[in-house]
Amino acid sequence: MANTLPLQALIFDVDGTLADTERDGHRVAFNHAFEEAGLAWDWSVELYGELLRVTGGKERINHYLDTYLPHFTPKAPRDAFVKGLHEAKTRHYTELLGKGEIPLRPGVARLIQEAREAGLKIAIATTTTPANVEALIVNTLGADAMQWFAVIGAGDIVPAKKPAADIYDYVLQQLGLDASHCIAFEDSYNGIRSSRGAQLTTLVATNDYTLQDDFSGAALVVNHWGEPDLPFTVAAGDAHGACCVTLELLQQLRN
Ligand code: XBP
Ligand code: MG
Repeated sequence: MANTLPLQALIFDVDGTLADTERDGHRVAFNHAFEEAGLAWDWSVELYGELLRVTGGKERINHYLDTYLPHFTPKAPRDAFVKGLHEAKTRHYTELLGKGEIPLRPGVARLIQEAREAGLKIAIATTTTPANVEALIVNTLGADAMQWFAVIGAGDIVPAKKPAADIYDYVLQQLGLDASHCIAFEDSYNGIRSSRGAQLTTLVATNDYTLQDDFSGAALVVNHWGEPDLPFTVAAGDAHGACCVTLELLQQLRN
């Protein structure tokens, strides 16, 4: 059914959506934290693809222990042990982003700029830690860019992480908007389950880890968000002849 309500906000996932952070960012930071703690754990590129099925870094470490090291006994109580490891991981991850080694995906900066010029709100809905969001935004979009976002919903602010809809519900509530006025941007199965659970029209840009995910319910699935000189490839949906995601295309997808 056509949605004639005005588009008022764009809500972005972070990891995999704004930037390809998982393989060369989060994974590397986890391994640094393990090494620093004297643990001989190595999350390979392949293993990390399996571990990504669980969202949230602390939850991911717990999943790893339960699945791969069921007999491991940490020196501290389990929760404190995982929390400490995860804090170290966050430190390594934000340091890594500070080196400017992880760029935004094609089309992200352009789309955000277009949305701001049109007076749309922009917001974040992610399972990652707030410090990670800030590090990515500041190091890619600039020191002032945090203020561009009307709401940043991140990390443990809701107890149930994606694929639960809670983080999108939280962001919508903070924005004071109904889902029908907004569009979500995601990259993964867990992400789209969450955004669709909150009734949001959702566009997906795949990455190497999510290429085979089930994206049923997506309004459009592309390989990246596209630039005029770097057109996206459409995997599912009707891009109305566009080469990249623009506000005009978003409006066409809502009609
Ligand atoms: C992706 C995630 C996150 C990060 C790790 O989140 O699953 O858990 O991999 O972040 P999204 P933390 O795509 O929703 O941004 O270690 O800070 O939890
Ligand atoms: Mg993601």
